[in-house]
Amino acid sequence: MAIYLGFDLGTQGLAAIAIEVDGSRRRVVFERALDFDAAFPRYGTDHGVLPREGPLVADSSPLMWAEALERMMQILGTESGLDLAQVRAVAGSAQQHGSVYLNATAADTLAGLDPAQPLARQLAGVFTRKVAPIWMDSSTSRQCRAITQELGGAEAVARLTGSRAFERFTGPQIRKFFEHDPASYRRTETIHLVSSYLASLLAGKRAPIEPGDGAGMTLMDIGRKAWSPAALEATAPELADRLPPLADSWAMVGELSPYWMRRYGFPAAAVVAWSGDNPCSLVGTGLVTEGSIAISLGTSDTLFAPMAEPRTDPSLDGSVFGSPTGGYMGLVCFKNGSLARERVRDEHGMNWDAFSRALRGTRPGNRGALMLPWFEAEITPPVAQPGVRRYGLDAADGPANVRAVVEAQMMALANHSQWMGVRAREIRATGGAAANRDILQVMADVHGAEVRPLEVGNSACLGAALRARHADEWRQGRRLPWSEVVAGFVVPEEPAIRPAPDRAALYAEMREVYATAEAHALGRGPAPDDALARFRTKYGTGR
Ligand code: ADP
Ligand code: XUL
Repeated sequence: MAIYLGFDLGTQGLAAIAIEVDGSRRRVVFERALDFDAAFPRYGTDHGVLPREGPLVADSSPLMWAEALERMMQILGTESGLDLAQVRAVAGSAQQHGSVYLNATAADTLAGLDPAQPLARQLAGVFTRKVAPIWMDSSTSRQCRAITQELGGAEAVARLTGSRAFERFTGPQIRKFFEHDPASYRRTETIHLVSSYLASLLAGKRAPIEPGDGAGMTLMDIGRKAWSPAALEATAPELADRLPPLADSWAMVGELSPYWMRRYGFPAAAVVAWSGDNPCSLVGTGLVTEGSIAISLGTSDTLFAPMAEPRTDPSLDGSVFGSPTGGYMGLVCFKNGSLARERVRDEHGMNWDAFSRALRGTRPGNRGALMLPWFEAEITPPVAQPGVRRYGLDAADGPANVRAVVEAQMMALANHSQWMGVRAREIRATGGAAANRDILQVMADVHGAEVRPLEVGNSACLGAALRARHADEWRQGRRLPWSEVVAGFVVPEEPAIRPAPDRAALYAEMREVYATAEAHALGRGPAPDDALARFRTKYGTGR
């Protein structure tokens, strides 16, 4: 019998899952989530984000993340009832792109943690930057332009790294830090991703960066899965010295440090490289062969699909990351995901039940009412200044706004993922909002595909636990096929949510109207009035 642990540090909280493999028997034996705002109020976060310095800035606290990790290790060690002696390996998933800046004392501090003291107290002196910029930050447009210019244009950056330079990506964030606070940059010995930072806390030493997550930095050569000297050069001086090495997704960082063994009774379990939440979710949704897709409705909404070779998005809105299964994955990411749905829900005094009733009580196509749901600056398509736009939509009509936000999100997901060239008949749905079958019905109808939520809803966390198992087998010389790794754990819920056949033509047309409205809002095309009028004539009246 063996137990594997997976962690998932998301935007809003930290989750953990333990899986047990005993011969052919496989089961999830522990699952727990901590919400940052509720569990660690002294940091003053709102949905996991520190008080914002401006609408484009988004930071979180690496110290709070450490405190959350320790709390979860304490729960695992003292309350979970797990037989800790059976824990063989630990891996993790983390929100992507965020960065943590450590000084020269960090290595000794991590190696010599005192088991009599809480972790966060001992880490107080190791940061050269108290905050970590996270993926919601879009304050680095200037740095993106400078890096892009130095690397020969946006297409060249995408060819080299898999994506154009995005504001949230780590390289532009590092450049901004260097420009604003060069002295602190110079004192920085190591710049971690959120993933490699947390792995370092578990192993008590500097952990490598894994190429799935490393691809989200504008620093990695996507074809070679190695740091690109040109990209490093274009970002900040002597950056190569400050980055951990890249290592395979199944690389061992080391063992759980003596701190965790003495303080909470863990064994010397293997610590496997952590990856990003989307790459881990690829494993946790069972997308281990090309031709399948998943949509995650988390804090961000993302759509991702495995790819054998890196093919970049000609429109440069999408990204290619490494996959923890060894190949690649395509991804589109939307900032106006769960928090936009929550905004509409709250503006109309609803709870999720009322939100669902609103979806059930309104007609597909919303009688031709449309929303561009840019409550926050958007990533896909790039929208620098927040601003919601409504077409034929009364801002006071709660149910119509609920349908409008969800239809808009689903149309944007469908339209902006065309470049991946995957016509999947089935979509695996994950993330917090995948618990809502009325939202998933709109997903099925807009995409014209069956939607399957999974029994284990947090696929990033499950994916991390499965990666721990895969890596543990690998180090013992057993190359388990990924289909075997996920079998028995990635189980779609029954019944699937089926698209209503009579909605296919409506949504095909509405998606075009939506694309027209979007292009117009971005200054790239004519006003959508004619397209909307034609759509309303056809679908706007009657039942
Ligand atoms: P993260 O991507 O940060 O890990 P989660 O995947 O945990 O986030 O998703 C959290 C979000 O899930 C919440 O912000 C909330 O809006 C959403 N959510 C939870 N339950 C429901 C529900 N029943 N209907 C719609 N959304 C929900
Ligand atoms: C992906 C992205 C988000 C974060 C937060 O590129 O920015 O999905 O990983 O979950």
